[in-house]
Amino acid sequence: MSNFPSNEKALGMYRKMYTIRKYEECLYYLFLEGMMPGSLHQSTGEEACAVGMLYDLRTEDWMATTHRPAGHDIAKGVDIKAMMCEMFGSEEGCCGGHGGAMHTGDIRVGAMPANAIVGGDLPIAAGVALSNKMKHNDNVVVCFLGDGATNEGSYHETMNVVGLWKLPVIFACENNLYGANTSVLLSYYAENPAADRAECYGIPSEVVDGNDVLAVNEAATRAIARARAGEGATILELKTYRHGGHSRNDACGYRPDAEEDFWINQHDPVKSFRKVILEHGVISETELEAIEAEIEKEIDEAAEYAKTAKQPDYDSATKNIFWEGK
Ligand SMILES: Cc1ncc(C[n+]2csc(CCOP(=O)(O)OP(=O)(O)O)c2C)c(N)n1
Ligand SMILES: [Mg+2]
Repeated sequence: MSNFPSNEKALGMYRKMYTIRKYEECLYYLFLEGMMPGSLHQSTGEEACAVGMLYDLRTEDWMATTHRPAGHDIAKGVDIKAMMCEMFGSEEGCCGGHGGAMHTGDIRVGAMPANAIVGGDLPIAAGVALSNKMKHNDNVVVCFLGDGATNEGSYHETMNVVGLWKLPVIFACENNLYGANTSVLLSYYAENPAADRAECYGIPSEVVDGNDVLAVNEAATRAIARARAGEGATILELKTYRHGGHSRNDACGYRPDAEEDFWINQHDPVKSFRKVILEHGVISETELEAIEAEIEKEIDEAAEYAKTAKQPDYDSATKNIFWEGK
């Protein structure tokens, strides 16, 4: 068992994890009701990765992510109401309603608006880390990616320069066993596609139980300390599982029942951590239920608000877009 944090931290981490779980659940139903435009890639099941990695970051540290960003954004501190408004295309959304589900973020809290290109956030994260290094501050960048991204050219080009220049960035590879509907077994010779290939870039790596928030947080603490001390990058490969389909139109027929049962029913990160904090006497179950109810209320209110929040004017469609038109 990992070293147990203070009660305040344990409860703070659980609050974040539960918020992510309920936010995604709320969106799931709203999407089924046909309330929202676009598609949705949900992070349910991967809450421990987001919270364990980001809980101890400062506002001026950065987080970069791609097409499955909600958990990362919430963990970095993006406002729930602004995220919900973004889902409804409202101008009150965190990206003015122009981004949608795959582009949420808020630079004021160090959450780079997400990048829908698989592997697209990696070179940007390296660039931000280079900027921090050149400014001689000790800010770090946590960059999320999926197992699928580790076969992209941008991954290997980024790792090459990050290893060579010892840039202060921590890569958190959420290995959820699938890139869309393709199993990792069909995509990699390596058992651990991120960690096993890290050595050739001179970057230390760890394989971590991505459904254990304390294990993730401990690995993140080690990696963040290295980066702040000028010792360079770390690659953390977090073994996890998404509970739902790749996106909202994926019924997941390609996943074996026993595998789903193992990960979803027996290793649910939110339920497991709930059990752990109760066993450690962090809080009584009645008090915890009250906190959970408060979180559910906050999310329901955000969704109700977002449904009627102001839509952008048509004239704003080309705002913040660079083009060489007339
Ligand atoms: C460069 C690029 N290729 C393909 C896609 C389409 N696409 C979106 S997500 C995805 C799978 C990514 O898998 P992984 O990196 O493991 O992340 P996960 O979805 O499992 O979180 C694909 C192929 C894309 N967005 N960008
Ligand atoms: Mg994946």
